[in-house]
Amino acid sequence: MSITEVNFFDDVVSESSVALSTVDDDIDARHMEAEHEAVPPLSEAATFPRTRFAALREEIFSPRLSFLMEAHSGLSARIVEEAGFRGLWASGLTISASLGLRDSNEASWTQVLDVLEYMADATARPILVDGDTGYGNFNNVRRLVRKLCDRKIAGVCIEDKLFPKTNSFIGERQPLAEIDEFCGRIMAGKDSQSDDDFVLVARVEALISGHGMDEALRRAEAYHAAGADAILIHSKQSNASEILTFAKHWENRAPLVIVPTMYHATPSDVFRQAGISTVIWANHNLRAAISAMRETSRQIFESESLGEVEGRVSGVKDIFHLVGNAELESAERHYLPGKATARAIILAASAGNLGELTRLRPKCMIDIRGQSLLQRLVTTLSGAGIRDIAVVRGALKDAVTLKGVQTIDNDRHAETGEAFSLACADDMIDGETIVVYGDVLFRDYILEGLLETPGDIVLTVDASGGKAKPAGTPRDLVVTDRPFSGDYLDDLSVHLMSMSADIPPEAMMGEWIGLARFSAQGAAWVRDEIAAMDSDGLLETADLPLLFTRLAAKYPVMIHFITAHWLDVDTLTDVADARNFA
Ligand code: SPV
Ligand code: MG
Repeated sequence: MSITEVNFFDDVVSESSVALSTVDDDIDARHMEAEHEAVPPLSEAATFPRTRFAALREEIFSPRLSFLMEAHSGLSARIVEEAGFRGLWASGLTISASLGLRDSNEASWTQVLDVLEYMADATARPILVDGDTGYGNFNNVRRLVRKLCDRKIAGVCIEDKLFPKTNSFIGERQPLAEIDEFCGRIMAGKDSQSDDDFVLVARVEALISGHGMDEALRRAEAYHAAGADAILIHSKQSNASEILTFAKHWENRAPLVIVPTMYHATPSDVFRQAGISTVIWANHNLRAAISAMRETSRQIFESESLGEVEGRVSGVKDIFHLVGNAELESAERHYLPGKATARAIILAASAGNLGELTRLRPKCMIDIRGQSLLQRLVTTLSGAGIRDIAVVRGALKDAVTLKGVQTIDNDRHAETGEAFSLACADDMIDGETIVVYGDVLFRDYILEGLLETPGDIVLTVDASGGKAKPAGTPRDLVVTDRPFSGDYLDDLSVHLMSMSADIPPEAMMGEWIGLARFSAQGAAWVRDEIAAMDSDGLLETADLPLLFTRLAAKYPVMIHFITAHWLDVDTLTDVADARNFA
């Protein structure tokens, strides 16, 4: 089959994240994995579940130039995916070096397999593994390929040398395998794959070991005939001339893979024009890590302090992010007794004043790209494991319905305020509780952050003061005991002093975004305060800023600061923004 006959998919990079997915995503992924190990589709048109095997096959056979980026661990695999690469190269050199070993088969093949398992767990992207020589003869290749398929490693590259191998950039004229014997390894590998899409790349070392172009072409031809899916033509010249000559003579008989470590100055367009299928950036993550680690160790050693390096190294939170701590938090809320009891009350009693848009439905039901605001809010809440959700409705209440969400009516919405609406849901303010306005949108991480912020009453406040609104738009402005500090090391808690629409700009420390969390203790305080406001005759007209200001006078009301990624819908401009935001 010539590569020009193959019709593959659009060049659309999909978003994916194994480590950062939500519980639901994980459950879905597990379902799909059970039937057909799933990878997010490359394009929306490709709706069937694609396996990693199929994904690598597409990269190799697609007419566009593909790139595989080196990784040598679970963490580096995650970083490669995060950067946007559609496939990974599990390098023999860097996996062994990261274990402190030489690229001479000092790590056993099962030790390499263990590393691959971590990598495959950390990324949904397909991995092409450097299988060296196949770790022995045809029989070793058979077992290797079976085990790779078991672990969802999408392809292997084997090179026509002898076990134990030596890195191609060491020495001259390394001995090559006999062609027939190496073809036996290829056939054995292909006969052992348990997934039809598994890719076997045969690596030709003839140019590296000084056997010339004819020998390289002869070998490539033989390997292709033996069943190799693609040919890796390797070169250690400092320019691309010999691989370009090879490509010209090869005439696309099978996809060509290259490793331009030595001819690094060649622009990728040259490879593109030569019809190369795939470029492997073979070792640059490990090399980058070595430089960074060496410099960091040196500085800390010399200065006997962290002062110089802090700020230049990744934050600890970055580590948490990369390994998916947010998913664990969410899973804990889902699975751990006591953590799963958070409930949410959505306050959506007012109609809003958005002309035609709010004539028949209140603003929480406005369509934002195919879903109502309320639906989007509920999706965010359930993504964080919050399933017990009630919406307090009032104006145009019959339009406010959503499957799985209970409704509580404030039939006196016309003459009462937010605190009264909250009081209508008094029974729900019990145990860990989220209270949120029905007209806000915020990114998932904001809710995660709120749930993680310690405190019995915690309010999410935009320290930037929120976006500009037309004069007269009510804002929940706050005064806190300390201003927001963007300093990563600043972990001191911040408390609410007061909240109101009338705070002068010089005193204002931020805007409450309409999202709050109460612990069981906090919920009890809120219920008590609602009762106190009722006996003071204030409950009917009070807004939530008054409730929180009163609470802050008695108890610690903590602030969870954010600086962006939310909006509330008060105006038609906000609706347009929400449609872009969602
Ligand atoms: C590897 O990354 O281990 C390779 C590529 O085999 S190279 O080091 O260029 O031989
Ligand atoms: Mg190697």
